Amino acid sequence: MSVYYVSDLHLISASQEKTKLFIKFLQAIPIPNDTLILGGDIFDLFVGNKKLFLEEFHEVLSAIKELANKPVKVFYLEGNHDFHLKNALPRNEQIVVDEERFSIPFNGVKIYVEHGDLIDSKDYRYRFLRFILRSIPFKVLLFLIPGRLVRKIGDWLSKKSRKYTDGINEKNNRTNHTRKLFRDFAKTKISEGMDIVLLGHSHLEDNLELETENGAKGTYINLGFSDSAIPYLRLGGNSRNNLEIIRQRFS
Ligand SMILES: [Mn+2]
Repeated sequence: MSVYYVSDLHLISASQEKTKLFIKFLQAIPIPNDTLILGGDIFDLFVGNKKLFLEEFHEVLSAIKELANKPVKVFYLEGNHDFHLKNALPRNEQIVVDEERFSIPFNGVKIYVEHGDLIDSKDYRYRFLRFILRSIPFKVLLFLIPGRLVRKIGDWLSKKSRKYTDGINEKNNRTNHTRKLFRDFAKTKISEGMDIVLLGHSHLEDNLELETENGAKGTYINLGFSDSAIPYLRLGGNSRNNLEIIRQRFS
């Protein structure tokens, strides 16, 4: 029995090679009784259960549905590019959707997953935007406006956020600052008793053994971002003492 983790694929369209690759990944990698954690921003834009997105990514959604039938347990954590998905994904007890975090026990180990868009607590502008986007009035608005308009707004916001991410990557200071914020956040979670902390969002690859002031030890992993491949993590082994943590690329 394994736990798989994937995040930040930012799939743009059905015709994109990476989307096809991801469908193959979903069909080939998790086997019955495995668990798959999707850590947010799997789609570059997927908001609400709009027909436009449901149709574009029909095959991805079907592949996720198929997993549930195997059965593979699926945890879908929403990101800042894919949210309000509770009605877009098949209603099935094998599929759990959450907008904030997951804490998942595995062979005596505690796995903590968060997308990461709330880690920079000084990013007030984004926090405010998130608050608006997740609110009930916005949900109602989303229900009323056509999918094409959602895509237009989304593309615009996405461009802005990409500028932010590119900015992070260009400026070393900013990169180091973000990397440190994420590592510190992981450390806090480890000091709270988590063993493996999985984060995404920053697109800054990381794989670290961390030790906290209170003597707790744990692992922090961020898979970063790949243009063409599907980076993924496999957690295996049958006990806490022979835990396997393996990073791979599906291509
Ligand atoms: Mn993100």
